[in-house]
Amino acid sequence: PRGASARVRCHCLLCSLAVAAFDISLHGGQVISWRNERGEELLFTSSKAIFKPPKAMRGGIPICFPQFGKCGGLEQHGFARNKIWSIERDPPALKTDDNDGKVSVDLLLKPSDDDLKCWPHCFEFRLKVSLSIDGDLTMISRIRNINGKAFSFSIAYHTYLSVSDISEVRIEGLETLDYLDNLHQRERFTEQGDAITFETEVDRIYLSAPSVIAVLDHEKKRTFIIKKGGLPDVVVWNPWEKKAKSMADLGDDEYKQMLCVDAAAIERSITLKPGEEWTGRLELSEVASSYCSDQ
Ligand code: TA6
Repeated sequence: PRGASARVRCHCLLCSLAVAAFDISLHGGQVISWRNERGEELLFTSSKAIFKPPKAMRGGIPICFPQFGKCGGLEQHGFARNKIWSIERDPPALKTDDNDGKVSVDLLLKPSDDDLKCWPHCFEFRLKVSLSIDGDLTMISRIRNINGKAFSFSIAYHTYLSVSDISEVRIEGLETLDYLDNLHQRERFTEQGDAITFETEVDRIYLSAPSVIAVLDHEKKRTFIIKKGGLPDVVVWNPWEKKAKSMADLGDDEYKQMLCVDAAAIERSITLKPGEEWTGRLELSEVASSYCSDQ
């Protein structure tokens, strides 16, 4: 698009448009910044984030694959967010003038020998990150089984949204759904509220969620619209005060300025037969919400 510019620097790819920008790191294929046309940062990054491979940086949008949570011999949330991804050369990695008016970058992750030791499945994980001229951020994951046998995985876009004050934030679109509560051994409950609000630690996996979720930030009169495809579940997480204090890479009071709302496929893992490919799509947009001012 007009005014688009892109350049590669150190570990990051900086794609910037006249009206918006995102930074993406090859470490973990992680979007580490998404800014609007006013230059405001829309994703949260902890002031104590440790951006030192192989650990994931606390913030942005880490990719949790091939599992969400901790089970079996894999590390918490799988290895994808702790690996160096490569830039796909063909087609050109950085298309500054897609026919759909987006700037995009194409990343690729393949398992290393070490990965295959703990997860013996050959896959190709292609991640396309795009920014539209309106500043909408899109992430499309395509995972192909290039194995000789079927495998299953769970996945999440672990999205740290930046909010002004968590106690002034509400999520709409998850009411009446069942959820698994990570604070109660993933016991199943049904959401009773007419919106999700926050007064304490929340760590839930909402099941079979609609394709559009709204996160309303009252103080900033801003609404995040989260659109998802191929990802039936939504993780909602805020550590609150006590858990935040126990986390070395999160400022004690920073739980007030963050909220994870992750488009995911967790309850029912995804199974790919040899040669099959799965696609999961996330689109984030920011809209001014006069609605909030009436609340
Ligand atoms: O549900 C989200 C969650 O699993 C929480 O339990 C918390 O552990 C969060 O992910 C962050 O995980 P991380 O490994 O990034 O510290």
